[in-house]
Amino acid sequence: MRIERLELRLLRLPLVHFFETSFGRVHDRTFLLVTVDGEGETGYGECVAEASPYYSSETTETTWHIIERFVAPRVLGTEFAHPRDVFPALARIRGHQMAKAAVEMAAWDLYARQQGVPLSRALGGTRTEIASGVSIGIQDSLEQLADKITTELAAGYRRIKIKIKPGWDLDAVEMVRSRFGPIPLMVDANAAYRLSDASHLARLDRFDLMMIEQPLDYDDVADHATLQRQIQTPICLDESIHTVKIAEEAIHAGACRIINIKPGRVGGHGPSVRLHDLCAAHGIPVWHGGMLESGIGRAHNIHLSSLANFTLPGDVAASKRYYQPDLVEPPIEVRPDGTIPVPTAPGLGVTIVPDRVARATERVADMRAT
Ligand code: OSB
Ligand code: MG
Repeated sequence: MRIERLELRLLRLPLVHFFETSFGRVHDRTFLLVTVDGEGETGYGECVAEASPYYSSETTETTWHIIERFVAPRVLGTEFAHPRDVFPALARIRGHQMAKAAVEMAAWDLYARQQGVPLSRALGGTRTEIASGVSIGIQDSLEQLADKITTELAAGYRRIKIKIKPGWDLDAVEMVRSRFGPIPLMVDANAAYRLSDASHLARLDRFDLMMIEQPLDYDDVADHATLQRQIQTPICLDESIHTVKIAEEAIHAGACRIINIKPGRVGGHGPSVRLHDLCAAHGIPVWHGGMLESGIGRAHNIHLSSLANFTLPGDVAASKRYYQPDLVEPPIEVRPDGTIPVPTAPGLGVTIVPDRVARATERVADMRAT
């Protein structure tokens, strides 16, 4: 596989509903779209870095810089036997997993299209459909939260995740349990607590949550291991897992019982498959996280979620919760039983609508192999 051309676009799309986490509220989504061409086919990757460095240290501007100056020159014109070789070829660039992932994932799509197989097959996935859950942000009132949950349960979603932070935690969970009973429920703190909050977090134990996601610092392993010994609710790590090696350390330390896989956070599909396999070998179930992706990144997530150890419903939900219209046709939809079929056409298996991409574009760069 040889990539002849790489195009970078900075896009902005308005969100259907604002999304609020412990680090703030967003009303629209800025992200990069990477297009790679080679041997008559085209592959697409979506960069999940956000406008602000609050979830991770990367931003749309840092990813643009790193891809343009460092990733593209190492990928353009290079002969790769397989897309799993792309991430190792970028090892000299420290970190910047989201920048690397956007290009690496576009290379996987390109490869799958060249082979004429769905991306899920190229990745080693076996499921024909994935179980879908939703992530519900912090709302203005508990009433508004209850309304959202009612809507999502009616749509068929297989589990509800609510965002929590100090001041929006025990009361919110208490309300959900008393109004909705024993639904599959979890919480995501996005690093909003300290180890000194352990006794407060232990008060969540009586609500029988599936897990608490990333309660402590974005780069912490050791305190999570201490916290896990003090609470019964299983800890799931998101932000802390930047590499397969850190995941190994976290598993050995007992810092988590579940891992959320986001390919953007670990450098792409290749590292995600390795992380998935590591977790499977240690009996750690995984699920696929979400980063408010357009239909392009969402399709990548669906294909990756078809691997066997994605046994828990992920945050990969229907397009219409985020963007109307989405950048792809048909939009990604969830069936009444809460599943999403894995596309079967070659590569991502979704059709990108060029004039919707053009309308959302704020900047373009075009790079070619020399
Ligand atoms: O922590 O999983 C997270 C969105 C942006 C940044 C971080 C996270 C999220 C979500 C949204 O929870 C998941 C989604 O619906 O795409
Ligand atoms: Mg999270």
